[in-house]
Amino acid sequence: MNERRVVVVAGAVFDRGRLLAARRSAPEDLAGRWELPGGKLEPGESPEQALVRELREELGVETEPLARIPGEWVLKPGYVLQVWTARLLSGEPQPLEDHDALRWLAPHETDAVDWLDQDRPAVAEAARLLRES
Ligand code: DCM
Repeated sequence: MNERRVVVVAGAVFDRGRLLAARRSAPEDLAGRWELPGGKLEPGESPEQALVRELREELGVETEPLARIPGEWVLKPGYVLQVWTARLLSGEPQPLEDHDALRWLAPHETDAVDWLDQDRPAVAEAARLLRES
């Protein structure tokens, strides 16, 4: 068992039938690509707590995690990405940290941005959920 891996949690944030996409401003190799916003779990946090904290810090919004999107994606050795759907409770997302643009994507627009490769499977599932809702 290797428990030293780092878990990164990201949110497929839904509001009014749209999915939130965030454009990274750093690091250089990821800048300009779009992601589901989130970040690393801190010691003692549940994934859901980490997600709520990261979305508050990065976007200035309050969210409620809904369900895990099945699967886990390797970001780099020792780092895995887990994704939850979440709904916006309050606030209008702002690119406060790590991002320089945000977009709310309608179901027919979910392929319109250049997603990070590692986010694509979760985005595809989030888009499917969005179209069904
Ligand atoms: N990351 C990713 N996809 C996401 C969120 C984060 O690939 N939806 C990656 C980018 C970084 C690492 O996870 O390598 C940590 O993210 P951050 O820098 O936002 O804490």
